[in-house]
Amino acid sequence: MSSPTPYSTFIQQMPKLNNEYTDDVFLQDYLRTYFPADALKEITPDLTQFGQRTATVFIEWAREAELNKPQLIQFDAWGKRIDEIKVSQGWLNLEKVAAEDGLVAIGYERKYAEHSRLYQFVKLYLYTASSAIYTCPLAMTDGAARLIELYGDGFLKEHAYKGLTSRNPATFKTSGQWMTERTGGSDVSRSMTFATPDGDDYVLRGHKWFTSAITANMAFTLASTEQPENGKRAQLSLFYLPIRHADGSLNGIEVEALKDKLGTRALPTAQLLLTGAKVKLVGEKGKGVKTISTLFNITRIYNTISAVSYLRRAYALSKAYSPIREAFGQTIEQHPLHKKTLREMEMAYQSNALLGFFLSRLLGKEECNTATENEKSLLRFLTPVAKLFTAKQAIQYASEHIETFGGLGYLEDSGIPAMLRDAQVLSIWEGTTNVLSLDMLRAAEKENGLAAFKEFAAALLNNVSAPEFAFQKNVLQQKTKALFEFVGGISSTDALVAASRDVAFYVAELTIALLWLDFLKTNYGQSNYLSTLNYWLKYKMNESSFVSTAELGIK
Ligand code: MFK
Repeated sequence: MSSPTPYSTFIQQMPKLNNEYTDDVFLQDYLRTYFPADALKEITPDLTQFGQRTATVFIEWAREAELNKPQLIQFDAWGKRIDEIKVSQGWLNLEKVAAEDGLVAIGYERKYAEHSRLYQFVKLYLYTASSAIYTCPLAMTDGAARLIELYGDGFLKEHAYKGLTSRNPATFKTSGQWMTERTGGSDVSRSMTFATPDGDDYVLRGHKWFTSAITANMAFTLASTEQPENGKRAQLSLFYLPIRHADGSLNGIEVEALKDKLGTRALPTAQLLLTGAKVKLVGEKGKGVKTISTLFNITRIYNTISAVSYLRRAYALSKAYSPIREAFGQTIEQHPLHKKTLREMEMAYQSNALLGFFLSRLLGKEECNTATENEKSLLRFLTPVAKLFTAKQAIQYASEHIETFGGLGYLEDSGIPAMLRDAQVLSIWEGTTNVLSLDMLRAAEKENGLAAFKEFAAALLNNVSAPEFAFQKNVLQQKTKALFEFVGGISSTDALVAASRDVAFYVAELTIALLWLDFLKTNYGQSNYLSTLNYWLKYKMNESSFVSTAELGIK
């Protein structure tokens, strides 16, 4: 007779992801609804192979990159200043596939005309949660390519654009976007970097406080050409800055330090001294902020898609774990309360995906000149709204996802906490929630954004005539009316500013509900989608969320 084991030998199995494309039925339904059928047939093998790799080998590379943080080597053994950045092999692999799989190129090849952006962003949605946020350099690279399309001269088109949009890892180039200085992150007009003429070009001297990713080939950066008059805001201009000379040495740059961040640990973010970098002016002098907005409006859409990628991954991993983990005599997937948690995570990823993919479609239309004036204003208005809303949702559900794993999710070596640390940056970089709420106001006031939104809502609702949607249509008409009545009733600029964040969240939720209704016209048979819309109508877009400052005791 064998003696009883004196201690438990139980080992918890690790959950495995399935192919992240074929497993995502919602994504496939979405593409069937909004992507041309012939083209979808053509791209399906690519999405299928990519979905398989994002669920397997990319995750291993991302983990390796996360564990082997970039290192700055400032001097060689002989005392020469070199400022080399060493990155992990995983990071390099993720860069290589980004080029080969056309993660930026697809948007510029435009093989599927205006639909190319949706195809590209679907790949980025699959990629980001497995990329150790290599998506960050891709976002800036993409924004830089668009900037050059709109403002670049022959030199930039030849020497920068081709590399940024290449599929060949040997010729692929990435770009940074350097705006943040010690004096200002949100308020870039406090810049202390100065540009002095040097022949046809300029030389930059100053300091950049946060610059991702310093391993890029080039950057677009802001500087003043004149000292601002006392008390006046600097008139910034935009410059193209090649980071290294042909011999590999830095172009008038010293890397002072790599930042020690809460998350995005594989991403080399540097603090830089500009000691005389040779640069070229891009766009009109003194119009730098307006010109670089082309770039950051694209990175804000990347931010949105990245948030949605995390939301999907949080759900997929939590779901994969639920038939494995047992508690109280059954697997946790059988517990009603856990089922409800998973369902909430599912609704969150799908609802946010509707918003993110809608922006991708509008962007594709704008770039292929098929967007109406109204659609252009709508894109401008919804970009900050989507960015701020999805970022907060990603943080919330990255946290929920840790909880679905219990104590295991809190262990660093499980790899699970990384998502929460990474997601936290989504509501900070590319504009904080408050700065983006103000940007929504800017778009509403200067670029017809609110009127465009009103027209979009009205047109979408007018296009819904089926009696089975009469209830949903009616609620949405009321919710839209409530928004415009609230905004119309605000009488002072201060009150409008104070209300802007609540309004932005309401607009995001309302847009999502409208998009669900549009999606349901083709997907009515799927009862889960309808219950998501009904849930959204009942529990979101709450007018009582418009909280005044007086109610909070703020004078
Ligand atoms: C995973 C995905 C990844 C993401 C990549 C991460 C990379 C991280 C590296 C970074 O770069 S992080 C730094 C990000 N920093 C920001 O996003 C800055 C946030 N602050 C703002 O967005 C402020 O609103 C802003 C700096 C734009 C305020 O600047 P100003 O100069 O005080 O703005 P002003 O005077 O209102 O606007 C100047 C012009 O720009 C105006 O046009 P006009 O000259 O024609 O009048 C504005 O209408 C225009 N403008 C401002 N924002 C715009 C815009 N135009 C279009 N779109 C916008 N969003």
